[in-house]
Amino acid sequence: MALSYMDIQQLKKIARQFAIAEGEITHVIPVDGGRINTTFKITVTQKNDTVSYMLQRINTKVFSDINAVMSNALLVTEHLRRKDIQTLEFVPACSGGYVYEDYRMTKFIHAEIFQTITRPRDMYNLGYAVGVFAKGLSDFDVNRIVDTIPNFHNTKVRYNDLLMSAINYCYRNRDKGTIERVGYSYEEICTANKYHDLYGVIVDAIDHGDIPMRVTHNDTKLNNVLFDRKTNTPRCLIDLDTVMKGSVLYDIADAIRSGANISTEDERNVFKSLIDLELVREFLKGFKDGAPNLLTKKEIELIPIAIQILPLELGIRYLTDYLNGDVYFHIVNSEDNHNRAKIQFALAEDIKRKMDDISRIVKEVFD
Ligand code: GN1
Ligand code: MG
Repeated sequence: MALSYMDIQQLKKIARQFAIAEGEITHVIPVDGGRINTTFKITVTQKNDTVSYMLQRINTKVFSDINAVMSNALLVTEHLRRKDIQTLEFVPACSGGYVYEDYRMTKFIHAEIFQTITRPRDMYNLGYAVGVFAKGLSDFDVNRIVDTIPNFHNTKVRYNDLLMSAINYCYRNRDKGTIERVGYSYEEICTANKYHDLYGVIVDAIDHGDIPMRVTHNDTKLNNVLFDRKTNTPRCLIDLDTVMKGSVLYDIADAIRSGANISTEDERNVFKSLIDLELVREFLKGFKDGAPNLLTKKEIELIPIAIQILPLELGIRYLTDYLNGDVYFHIVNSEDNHNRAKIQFALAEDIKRKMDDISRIVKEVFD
């Protein structure tokens, strides 16, 4: 995204609404990465030093209650900091609170973000970071957390949303004599349907009290973790907007979905969307070391199914957005969400083929 002179002046003005260091704002740089919010790196230059911040515009179509989002994030970061677990530090707004219009700011952390994993050790480290986060919050009262996006990981609801979107798409286009996007998505809708028996497994286990409700991150994809530039060890989980009550299985499986896929979410070739079993093992070993004795027997038992569900769920969400006219995820090209759905479904199919191996790995790691 290129910024115009006017954009930069406007963003400098907004940055000044936060308690930033004294000095001149010398750099305003758009930061790529998220599919929902828009992020800028702001640098203040002082006499002999520079101080940087991340200024983020929260997507209010997705997060309608910014104050609830910030309340969750502040509670969780305070709790983690008390335990010396590195986490985001929010910068107060000059007018009080931590939000100005729909912007908020954090201190910049010098770190690396990976888009793909090339060394098994990095996957171990990712698992370790997700584990530390889960363990660090295991004594936090879940009732203090607000549900900012209800049913976020409710795969049953996500699947119903997809069907409704397909029906609505046909209805909206009834006079055109063509149902283009539904037609193009025929194969993917069939794949989503093929697995519909899986979608209730985790949701029902929570509802029946078979697995605990915990405070979870809910968006543990690889590029939401900062790694130390020198040591490549994880420094902290970022993107805390979806911190809510839920199952830790989502955090485990979402990280595996993104980190153990040998390619990326934006890959176009479905044959390259494959799960690397060695990376699955490394992640689980790291998680176990980061969160010793955290998981219950039932949670461990459900890990393989969760690993299968998460790419299906995200594929369903991308396809739903494609049928809704790309109103949720940022896109560049009109087929982006459709392609992303295909990639997630291809990953789910590969996971299905490797389910026996995945179950064996889970047993070996947790026994
Ligand atoms: C979104 O914001 P970002 O890019 O970290 C999405 C996740 C998806 C992810 C897929 C609030 O995460 O649920 O898994 O894209 N976040 C929200 O890349 O919907
Ligand atoms: Mg992100």
